[in-house]
Amino acid sequence: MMRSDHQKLKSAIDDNLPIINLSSSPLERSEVARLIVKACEEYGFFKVINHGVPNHIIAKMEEVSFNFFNKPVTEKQQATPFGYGCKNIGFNGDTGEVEYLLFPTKTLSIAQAQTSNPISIDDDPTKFRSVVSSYIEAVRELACKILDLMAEGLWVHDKSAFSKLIRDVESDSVFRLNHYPPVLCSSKNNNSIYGSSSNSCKVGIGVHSDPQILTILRSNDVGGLEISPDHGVWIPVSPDPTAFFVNVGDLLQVMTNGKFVSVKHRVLSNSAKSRMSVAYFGAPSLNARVTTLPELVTPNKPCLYRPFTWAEYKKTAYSLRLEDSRLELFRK
Ligand code: GA4
Repeated sequence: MMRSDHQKLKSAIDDNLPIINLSSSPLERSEVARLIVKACEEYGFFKVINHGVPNHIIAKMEEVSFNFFNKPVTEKQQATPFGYGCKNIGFNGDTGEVEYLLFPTKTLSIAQAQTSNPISIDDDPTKFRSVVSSYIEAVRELACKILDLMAEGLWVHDKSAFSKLIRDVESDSVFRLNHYPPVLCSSKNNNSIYGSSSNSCKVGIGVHSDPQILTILRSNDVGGLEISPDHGVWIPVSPDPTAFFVNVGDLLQVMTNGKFVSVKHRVLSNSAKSRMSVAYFGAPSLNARVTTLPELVTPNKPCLYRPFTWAEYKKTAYSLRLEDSRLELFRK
């Protein structure tokens, strides 16, 4: 990263993060594509406004998410075929002040087909399924729109090189609802990262990058997300329920030969308010072969990563801890 220390400090204070306005006219399309590429190179992260996802879809999603987390724990644990988790993240001992519902986006169509399968997710399970399906469809479209603009901005020959991977019917994309309950900070807390005077001090989800291609995140008006585009620099992201936040995942870093950065991020819980967020993680099919795009390889910039399948990469991610740097294992 070429930014000076002074600039880094300024960003950390101002929350001076890139904002992409998707309502721009077709004439401005190439300029939007250029700004997206710049944001992905410098931060691996940007905020999207005028995103086109209808408000009623967002409002309903927020409502079903709120209703779900308000249920008694025993009921939440029975949320089949979805995966409810509380405090435990992954399978290797990571923990955080978070409860969540995590499921592959394909689960919804499977659940819809198998009507005999009991889904105890909402008093009206059909409502939950249809609200989540509409939301996923809308954010997938948003993700594809952004991925196509990225390809254009990178002058990649196949404009759907990225988006076709998550449009695949076999796409292994996942969907996650998060609830970070308010946690009072005490100096005895072992995962407290600040002193007890701060109003956000406990780790909701620890430092990690997302393994997939692209993440589309939305939260209520409670902050906590922080990004680290550069080692040792943490930028708190101001919450904005009217916007979506987009971050580059590991696979996009590989496909762009390291031009785009898979940004490290974390979420800190708030001592007074509940943070709720919803994330769509766009991924290819398990058997998709992930390779660096030829346009991003030059004699001066030889290919950094060896080809692999998403199944191989996902398995590696789940065999490691949240913070571990899995991309390094796939370097040539
Ligand atoms: C981070 C992004 C997504 O939330 C997630 C996470 C997954 C999990 O919580 O089960 C992982 C984490 C995430 C990265 C490394 C592995 C897998 C926990 C973990 C230790 C659903 C994903 O795909 O990867």
